[in-house]
Amino acid sequence: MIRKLALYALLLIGQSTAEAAVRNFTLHIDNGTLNITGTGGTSLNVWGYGANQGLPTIPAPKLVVNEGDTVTITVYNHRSASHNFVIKNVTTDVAAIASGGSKVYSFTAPTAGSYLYSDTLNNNINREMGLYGAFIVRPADNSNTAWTGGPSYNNENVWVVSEMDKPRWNDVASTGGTVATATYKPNYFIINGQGGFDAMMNMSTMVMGTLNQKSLVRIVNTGQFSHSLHFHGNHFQVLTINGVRQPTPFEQWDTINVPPMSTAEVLYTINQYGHYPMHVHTAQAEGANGVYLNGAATMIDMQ
Ligand SMILES: [Cu+2]
Repeated sequence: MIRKLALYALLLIGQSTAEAAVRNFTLHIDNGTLNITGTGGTSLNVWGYGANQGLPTIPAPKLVVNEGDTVTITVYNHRSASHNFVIKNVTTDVAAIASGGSKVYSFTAPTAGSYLYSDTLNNNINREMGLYGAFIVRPADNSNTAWTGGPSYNNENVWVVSEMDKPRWNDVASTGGTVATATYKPNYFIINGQGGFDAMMNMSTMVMGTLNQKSLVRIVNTGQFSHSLHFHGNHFQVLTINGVRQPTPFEQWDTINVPPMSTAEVLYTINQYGHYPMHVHTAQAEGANGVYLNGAATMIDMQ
């Protein structure tokens, strides 16, 4: 028993002084489909990164590491065109991965925060088609704080917000046509790859907690439109915008505008019982092909 306790104590010490870990990820670029269910929904032809060959996901897998980790990401391109893989403000290699080829990206995980990755080639078409995801860096000690010594939280959400123009971009690009990129009129607006009718019931997207619990909401806009996210129920604190920590005392907000290819981290406290929506404030972006609230929307629930 004493030996067991001693071993346990050693394990605890080991955890608190954790050495940086080695994190290996593999991503596969493939053609796929994204189904938006419910009224107004559709099946979209997409291109995405997936954890498994032939199974791209929209958004791409959430990659989570700790600050200081040694990260290696291997990306295989199974599509017939060139693609790349860039973590904004983290990796610098923007060279193409040829069709049938692969590439290895190695780096040390930067300051704790929320980052986004995407394919930056092809005049935004590759990104619009679904090649994007979130890269999350937790503090070195893996604590529930926004950064080392930063604000603490109980629960965490990652929202990858984006949009797709099915008739003018997805239908054209997926059949080998030339997208007229000067015109972008997206008709599907998604949060973590879902329309609101799914996202309002998806417990990994919803902000949930008990009274006075705090949620760190990591917002990543990989679309081409700015998205203004309006939280009902309570105001929130803006912790970071594009990784820049906001001055204290924090201002109180109920809406945050997140421009394309940018990030924001907000801290939301569950302060009352109820079920409250979170939706984007541009009317068009609240729908799936015009059907209200099957766009970028989810729920805030006190449990
Ligand atoms: Cu509102």
